[in-house]
Amino acid sequence: ELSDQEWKHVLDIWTKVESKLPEHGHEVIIRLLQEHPETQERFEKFKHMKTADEMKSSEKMKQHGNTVFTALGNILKQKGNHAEVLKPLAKSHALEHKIPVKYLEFISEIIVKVIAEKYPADFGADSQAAMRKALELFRNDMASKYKEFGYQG
Ligand code: BLA
Repeated sequence: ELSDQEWKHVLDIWTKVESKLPEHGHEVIIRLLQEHPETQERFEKFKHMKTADEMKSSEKMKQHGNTVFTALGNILKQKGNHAEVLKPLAKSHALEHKIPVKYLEFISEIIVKVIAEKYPADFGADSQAAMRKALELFRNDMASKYKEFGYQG
């Protein structure tokens, strides 16, 4: 559970992220696929891409980054009361996309790194720790929903 102060850290930095939501989401997806090439295989629409340049110029990948960051923002704004928002996401990720919890860990770490690079003055140690906690809560709740859907994750 996060304290009110921790949620404030999370939502304050998210306000900054929202000023360039598709761009930051796009960068996170590129880094995920570059740093963990096995994740690229999960994307029918991206698995043919060979270079980071190709990914950078892809409008489709930018759209996916926007989708991911919009969904994540909606989850964070629930401040932990996210069961309703998480359910359809956990269902598609368990049964359709088959995304192991390990991949959720990969992207969480990259999200923290990218935000820290973009907003060093506004994302200090306390804010980073709070964001890590919020992402861990998201992953834990995804993992328990996965099990309800019969996916071990
Ligand atoms: C699709 N991922 C989606 C969608 C949303 C998210 C809202 C579209 C709707 C749906 O299919 O349910 C949301 N994706 C997220 C969030 C994160 C994220 C909130 O990455 C991270 C905080 N999904 C993952 C991870 C991978 C992933 C780590 O969480 C990859 C390793 C893959 N998401 C993935 C795939 C699709 C998807 C393959 C379908 C893409 C498509 O073909 O349109």
